Amino acid sequence: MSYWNEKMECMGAEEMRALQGERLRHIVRYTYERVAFYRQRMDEAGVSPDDIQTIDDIVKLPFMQKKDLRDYYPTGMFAAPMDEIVRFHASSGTTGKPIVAAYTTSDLDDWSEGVARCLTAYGVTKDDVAQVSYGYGLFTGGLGAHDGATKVGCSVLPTSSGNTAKQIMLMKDLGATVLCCTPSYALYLAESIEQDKDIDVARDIKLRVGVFGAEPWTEGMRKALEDKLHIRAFDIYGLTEVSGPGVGGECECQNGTHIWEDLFYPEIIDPVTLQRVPDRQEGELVFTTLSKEGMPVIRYRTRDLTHLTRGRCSCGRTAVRMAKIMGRSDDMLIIRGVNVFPSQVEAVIMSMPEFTGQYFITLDRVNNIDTFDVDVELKLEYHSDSIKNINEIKSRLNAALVSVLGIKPSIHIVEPGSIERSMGKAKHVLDKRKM
Ligand code: DLL
Repeated sequence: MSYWNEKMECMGAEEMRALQGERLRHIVRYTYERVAFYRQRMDEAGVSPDDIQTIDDIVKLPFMQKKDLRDYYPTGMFAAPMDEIVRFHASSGTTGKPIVAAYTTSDLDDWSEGVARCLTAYGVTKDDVAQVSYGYGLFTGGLGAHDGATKVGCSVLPTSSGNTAKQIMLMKDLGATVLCCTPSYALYLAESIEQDKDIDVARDIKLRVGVFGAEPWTEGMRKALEDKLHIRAFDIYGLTEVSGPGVGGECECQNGTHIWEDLFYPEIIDPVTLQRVPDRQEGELVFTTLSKEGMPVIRYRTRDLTHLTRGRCSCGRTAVRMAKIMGRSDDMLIIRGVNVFPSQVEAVIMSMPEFTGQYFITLDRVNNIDTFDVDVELKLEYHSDSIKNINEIKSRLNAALVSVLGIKPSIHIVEPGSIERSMGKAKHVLDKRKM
């Protein structure tokens, strides 16, 4: 078994709690003294840095959310002076101001440490060639994966996203063994490789590990990517506000994402009562950065929905495990009063081999009733089937969706390649009710 940082990844629970307490004490005082926002919020809540002694005292601190970061755009949340800031990133908000994150040298070091721990847990070593097909730029995916893979000593191939034909040529010619990108772009790459008559995956493509994250993805998607690319596909999780990719990652047991809790302290709360919920119970994920200097966050509400499990994993790590994220509370669709996550639709489609795995949901309201349309691509070989057979596939999909979601969609079978592919985070929904 290899670890990047055995001490931190496998630390006993009490020792970890003591370390977290010590780091929390520091970060609370540090932010109170340097950032007006924290001082004001803590004063309003009647908490002083002296009240924070152990990690359990974290519940005394107020929560913060995306709006707070937006309100203090661009530099109001920075805790380090500008001459110590060595990097900015920004989150991909579609409306309004982006959220800017700032990093000191030590922050970049901790961030790449997190990614290096993930890569090592996936079995990646300095002998690997890591192709980074996450976008480079303000998005944290590209540079985050790049710095982590460099730290491990991999030969890094920084292709960024897009230009798929060239990506595949370089993947083949330089013998990439690790692919880092969103699962939806990995599916597109896999389809493009399948369509290239000159490439045989077993003979020409050396990939063995996939490092996939930045969007929710299902076990069905994992299986499809593993089968198509002849790899093991691992989840990597992270967010700009906390650092970027590598806040946590799966291990070879693939039974949860280990969160590097010496750096990023996770809590799960009920999003309505804001009370902590017990382990194994689903709620909203909240993070406190325990070592960040540039732009720390304290009790930041991510909106991501998941649950935590503690205890030593079969891999030997004790770092708390997070279940796969089903979606964000703000991605949840309410259709005719029923809660639906796009990932539930994906899970059903991925379970049927007749489909390519690409889908698109359109919602509208006609005569005050929600309409729910799902476009889904049928693989080419089934298009030659009789109408009767295609209708049979469609009604099986319909029945499976009704049983999982509890509501009936209108399904539209479309040709392979007709749904727009994504190079980064996939867009699976158009909600015309909001327009
Ligand atoms: O997506 C950072 C990242 C890059 C993670 C590359 C993994 C790989 P943001 O653009 O700020 O940062 O988006 C963060 O994406 O709150 C989740 O909703 C979602 N997300 C990230 N990783 C996963 C994952 C990057 N593994 C938001 N599974 C987060 C599900 C994920 N959702």
